[in-house]
Amino acid sequence: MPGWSRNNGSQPHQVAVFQLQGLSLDELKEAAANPAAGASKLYEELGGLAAIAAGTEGWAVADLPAGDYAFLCLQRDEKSGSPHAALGMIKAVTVR
Ligand SMILES: [Cu+2]
Repeated sequence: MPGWSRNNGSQPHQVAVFQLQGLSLDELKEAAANPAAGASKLYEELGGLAAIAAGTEGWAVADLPAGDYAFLCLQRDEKSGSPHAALGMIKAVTVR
């Protein structure tokens, strides 16, 4: 599954792909906001698009088996310091 992305924002962004493995999207969002809590053992990162600078573009290819995934950005917001996923930059994706 190839994907292309253009960063039209003012900060760096990425598209990390995580397999949910029973986690809800809200639980993953909470784990992303507090990575020191050890919740990273509950999900598996499968790659994705590395961070790209504002005004640039990139692409990635992923071969994902059927399942539930989250596409999210873990770059930290320049003002609040929170990961972008914790601010809403997270999307559930189901592969059938
Ligand atoms: Cu971002």
